[in-house]
Amino acid sequence: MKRRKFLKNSSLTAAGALSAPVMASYQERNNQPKKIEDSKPDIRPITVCTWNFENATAKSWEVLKNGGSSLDAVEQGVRVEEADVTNETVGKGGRPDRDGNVTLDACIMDKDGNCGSVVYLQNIAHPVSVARKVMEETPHIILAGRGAEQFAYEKGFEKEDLFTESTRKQYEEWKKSSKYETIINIENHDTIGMLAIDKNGDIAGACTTSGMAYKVAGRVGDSPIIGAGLFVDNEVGGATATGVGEEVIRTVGSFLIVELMRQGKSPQEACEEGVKRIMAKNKDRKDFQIGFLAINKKGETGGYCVHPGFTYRQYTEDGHENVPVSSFYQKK
Ligand code: SD4
Repeated sequence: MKRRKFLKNSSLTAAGALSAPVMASYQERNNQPKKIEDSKPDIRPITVCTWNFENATAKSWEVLKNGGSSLDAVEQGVRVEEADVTNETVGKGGRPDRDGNVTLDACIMDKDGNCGSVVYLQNIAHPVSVARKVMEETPHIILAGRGAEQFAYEKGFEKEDLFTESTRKQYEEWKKSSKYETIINIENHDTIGMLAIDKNGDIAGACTTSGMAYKVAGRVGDSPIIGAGLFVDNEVGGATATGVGEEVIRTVGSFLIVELMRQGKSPQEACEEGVKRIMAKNKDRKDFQIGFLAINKKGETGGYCVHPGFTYRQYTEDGHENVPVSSFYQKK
């Protein structure tokens, strides 16, 4: 019999309503003897996302549980964070660039390799849904800046002030020093990258962010770049990234991880190799975080990061949990 624990105390209405049990811990599962790969049934549906976004995975799970597609699940899931003004790295309430512009980046990719992306999008709270429109209703993949914003209005999205009282206050404070620096796990690391497999076994992914706080105006990170912040290949699996995007772009991180899985690595091994490639190019630099998350076609997941602190949230029929991830560097 599978061990099941039930959620005792959830502040979450969405997750609570679904009353999913909490899974056996990461440790417990890892201590179990390994079974022969092919004898294991595929895990589906399943949804995972970077960091501990319980509400976002609960929403995504709700879509999957009701028979929805992985594409709908990831879009609906990450929209939860885009709408959450307390997440100051995504959507409304995201922190601005150094000139005071709140600019959003997002992308989405489906089971057929179709993808859409928006970069440097202003005044629109749900960039992932604009990215989906780019994918489904234009012959293009990336729309940027004013063009992306204009396109969003044409598709019925509303103009919104993305600043909140909190981010405006923080920005005024920041201007006193005007110093751009990365602070591991603190600076901006609440970007959500989400991967899901639906009941048909089809994989989709989405990634959305306001990017690095107080970046140079015009800067775009890895999150909306297909292959860097997100990549999905329905035959193999998917991967997504969070952290200092410049480093992820340099290794085309998510594409690399999917290709490593294609060559036979597990999601865990592939994420570890992805981080090692980045660190091989950064022998003298340690002061940044990257977290990779991957899923393969069987629904197995893995994650790895540069510094301790990155976790990912996973939701399946067996319940949901925040999975701790091992890191390249250990705690001092
Ligand atoms: C970026 N990768 O713009 C994003 C930032 C991030 O959690 O992941 N923050 O570089």
